[in-house]
Amino acid sequence: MHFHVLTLFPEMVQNGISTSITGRAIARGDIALSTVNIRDYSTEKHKKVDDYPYGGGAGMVMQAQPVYDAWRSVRDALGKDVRTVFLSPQGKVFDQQKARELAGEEDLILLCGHYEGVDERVLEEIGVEEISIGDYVLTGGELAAMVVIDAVSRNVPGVLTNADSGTEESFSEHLLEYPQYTRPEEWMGRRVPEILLSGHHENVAKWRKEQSLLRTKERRPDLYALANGEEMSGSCGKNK
Ligand code: 4FN
Repeated sequence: MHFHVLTLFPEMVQNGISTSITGRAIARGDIALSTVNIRDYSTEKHKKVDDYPYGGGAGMVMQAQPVYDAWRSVRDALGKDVRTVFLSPQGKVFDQQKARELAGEEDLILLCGHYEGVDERVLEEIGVEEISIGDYVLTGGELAAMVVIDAVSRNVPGVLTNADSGTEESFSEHLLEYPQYTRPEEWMGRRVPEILLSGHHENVAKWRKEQSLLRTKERRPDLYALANGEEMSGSCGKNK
């Protein structure tokens, strides 16, 4: 899968994604990341990419021309229609279902906004799909794009090795993880739960499932409701 990020800060995205599991996935060729600096496409003599908002108000707005030309450069090079995601607080909130869905794309263009936003006309012309990573104020869309790339990449075949684990073992995407422990058996007077030392794999699995359910109910009742809904409709056991 090939991610194409349109941004004013390409090095920020490259640096963030070139580390850790996504970095190794790029090195192996399981995913690819290209960044396009929107500023490179400004036809203005000082490479300006923003201007004052019509109607007045605070801040600046990203101009349509450099955004459109940057997008066209990617689309024309690919020579086909490509799904384009605009990271925006006005989008539907990103979740695991969307991460899995996007992982089915061969190419994905991600557009990152800055300043007060992007001229609405270029968003309409491109036909963007708006996605938000959550309800807080950000300075730009880059961190959101990185979140989406990370989450989507994990669903691309080959990206997660056995050693990287992942949600494969989770019996429902709507449940939180059970608590984890590693050596030593006792640390600062706190012991690892005895059952995990018992070697009884069936009991361990049962305990972990209970812990997952308990934690989800306590900490994320919103997710717990979804997990229960799945169990009742009989699709909980889809051990992906
Ligand atoms: N943010 C809110 C309301 C009004 C503005 C913002 C805001 C970056 C270009 C958008 C933010 C959050 C999640 C992109 C936020 C996201 C962004 C995202 C984002 C600069 C304009 C801006 C009600 C959500 C608090 C700045 C709420 N997911 N404007 O943050 O791009 O993807």
